[in-house]
Amino acid sequence: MTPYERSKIILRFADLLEKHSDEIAALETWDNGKPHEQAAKAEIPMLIRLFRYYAGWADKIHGLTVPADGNYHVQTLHEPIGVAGQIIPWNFPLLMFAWKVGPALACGNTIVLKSAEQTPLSALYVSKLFHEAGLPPGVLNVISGFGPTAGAALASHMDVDKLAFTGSTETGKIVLQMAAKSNLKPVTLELGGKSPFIVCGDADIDKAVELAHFALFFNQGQCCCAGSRTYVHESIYDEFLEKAKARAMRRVVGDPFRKGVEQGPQIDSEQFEKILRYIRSGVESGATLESGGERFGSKGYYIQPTVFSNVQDDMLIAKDEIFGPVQSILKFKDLDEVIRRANTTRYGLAAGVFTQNIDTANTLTRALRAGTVWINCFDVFDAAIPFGGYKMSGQGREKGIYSLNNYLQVKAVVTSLKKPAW
Ligand code: TXE
Repeated sequence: MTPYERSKIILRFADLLEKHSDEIAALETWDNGKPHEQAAKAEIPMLIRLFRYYAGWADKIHGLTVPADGNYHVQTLHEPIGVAGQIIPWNFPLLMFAWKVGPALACGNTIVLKSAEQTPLSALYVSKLFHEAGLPPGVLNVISGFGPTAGAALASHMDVDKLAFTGSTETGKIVLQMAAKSNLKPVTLELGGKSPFIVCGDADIDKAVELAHFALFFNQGQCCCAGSRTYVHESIYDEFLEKAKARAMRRVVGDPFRKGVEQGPQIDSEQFEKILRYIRSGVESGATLESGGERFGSKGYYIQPTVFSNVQDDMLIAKDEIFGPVQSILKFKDLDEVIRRANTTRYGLAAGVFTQNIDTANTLTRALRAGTVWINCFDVFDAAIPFGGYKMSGQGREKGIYSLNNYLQVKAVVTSLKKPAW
């Protein structure tokens, strides 16, 4: 198929997503428990935007003419890598689908994608729309299944040419090993995080409180880049804490289909129990429980928005990815100290910086070991902005121009010339 044909199919698919956006948003909430307003107003528009973005790339993938020494004409061909295996998680089922499928199709690959066992519905529904848009049978294959069986089969398959994985760091290590032990397929990994959110003494406090709240509690706290270590300068710590606590107590928890609800249930009993265990560990290790701390209501996997103060770096709640609505607020004195503490983690996915001082912002931007630094904002996810992790948060980048390299082979073609080239 020509690149232009690919582009047209992806654009038609985006139009179909738009046409069916009500059903798709409802499916996403049904499957995942996320607030319907969030799915309908933020995630589905972003899903459509991502596919239009990648449709635009399909016919703009160029090789190079290479100025090599000697009597040769040298060029590079950028070819599809082949069959892409893709394993996605449950926290943003369709956005993760788009991050994986968009670049793979734009570059001309075929795909076998495994959705997460908790959220199989929306990927199946939209792949039907892809075929309606004209995608030939066999190009996009969506399978529902469990990790150690269906996921492992993909990671270790000899005919899968590339693997893209989003999930926990532990499982990321397993799939990387399986890829190495089978056919050495290249692997991109987008894994866990423990992102610092740094509020300097000169920050606009009210804005910082609201964004720190959003950075952590968005999507029930189930975000790989959640700002889960809120570092606040000692000069504004008390005021920030009071406001952060009040904001958490105002958070509206309940039926995700109800208008105005900000927080639905956690994805499943396993995550629910894990989060409650971390809350208990926070209390036992001496952090101060400012609000929440228990299940919300008596039915469903709802958890009260929880805020801890007096959190120390060596507590488990400050080190591990909780993946739930639990905010840890830590105090710092100076910039060098907060840089050192923010970087003392095995993760490096994202960071937030709140300051009005450009020198402070620049210093922190360069010093923080993270794949994204948001300054006076958080969770800005435009299709063109690359996303990925340093350290144990992953390998490679998704979205933006960088994501195309994951799905291309580069072939050097060297042709001997009869007459000198230069
Ligand atoms: O993740 P898994 P889980 C983190 C978060 C969460 C923890 C556990 O901290 O609490 O991971 O969640 C597939 N071979 N994140 O257990 O196991 C699985 O079927 C091949 C962060 O849900 O990593 C699913 O499709 N595949 C994260 C996907 O991997 C396997 C998002 C993710 O599941 C497999 C989700 C195997 N052996 C959880 N085992 C993020 N980075 O956003 C599982 N899978």
